[in-house]
Amino acid sequence: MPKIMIPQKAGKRGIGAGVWNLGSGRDPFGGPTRPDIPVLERLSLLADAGITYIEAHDVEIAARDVPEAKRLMKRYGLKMGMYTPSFFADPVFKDGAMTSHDADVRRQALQNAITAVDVTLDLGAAIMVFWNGREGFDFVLAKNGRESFHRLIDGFNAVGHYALKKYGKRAPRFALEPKPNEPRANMYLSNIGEALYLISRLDPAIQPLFGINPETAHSRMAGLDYLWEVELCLEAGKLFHIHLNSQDTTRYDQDMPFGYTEPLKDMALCVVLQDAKWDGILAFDVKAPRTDRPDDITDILRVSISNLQRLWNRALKVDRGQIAKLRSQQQFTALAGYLASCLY
Ligand SMILES: [Mn+2]
Repeated sequence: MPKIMIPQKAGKRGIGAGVWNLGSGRDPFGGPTRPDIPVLERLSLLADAGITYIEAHDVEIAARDVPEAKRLMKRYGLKMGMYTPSFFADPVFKDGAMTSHDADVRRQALQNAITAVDVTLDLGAAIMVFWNGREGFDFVLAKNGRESFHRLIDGFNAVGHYALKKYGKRAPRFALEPKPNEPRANMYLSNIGEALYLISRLDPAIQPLFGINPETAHSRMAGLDYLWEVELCLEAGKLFHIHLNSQDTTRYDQDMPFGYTEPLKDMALCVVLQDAKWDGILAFDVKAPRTDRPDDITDILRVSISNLQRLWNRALKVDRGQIAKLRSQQQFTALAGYLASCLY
């Protein structure tokens, strides 16, 4: 299958997806429903679905796997879109990484992050993501919030200075991915505003390296509007990466296909990204549901891609003059109707 290219998009036009999108169907209530596909064998599946940019955690593609991963990426015409250290899978991070009470665990987290910086560049990615994973608390007063915040600042400062000193202008850019809860009852960096505030408290010398990776489902879990969260990132000049999916109301993180639950809002998101001439990678963070058979494991990507293509193309045809006119006349219900007419 040829790579899918998004038409009339600034910058990178290929689509991104994580190797973890094609898992074995395990969830907190039951084991796998499909054989586990070795991570490097998933690359051909991603390529077959039309993906250009792959993403992986350090526990999926480790430093020792880099030569083989590069060989396979070349073979399938794939590029590394993003790399991220897992601060959640290893039991050592059960109570957080940078915010752990244990100084040895914090040192381990920093070492993993530093290794991930090297691997990110070795794999050819320009973006490294930090998801707050287990940085948070289940019980009040289990952590001192102010102390935890300072530990996050210290940790990100250390990573930023390592990258700047070793790589200078070649340093990757770091994108923080907020999430309100799950796996912890309450998580630090729970929303975009909080992450932007943390960035504002980093050492000014490395602040330009840090931005945001907003994810649809993570905003919707908290009942927040994803489009506004993305607009806020754009306003701050911090939309470094994007994780697209959908979410059926709030509840747990569902990682459903992009465009499924809120297509009108997703079309409006495309309008905003088009008008901003955003040049980053449109990437999916979706999860093949455990009910899908092994042969259908990439359906989650194919449906997300088709929905993105349809919504992006409809967004290109949205009359910006009509939006401006209805805005100035404060005809907001009519605006909603106009957008619906573009979609349906
Ligand atoms: Mn994500």
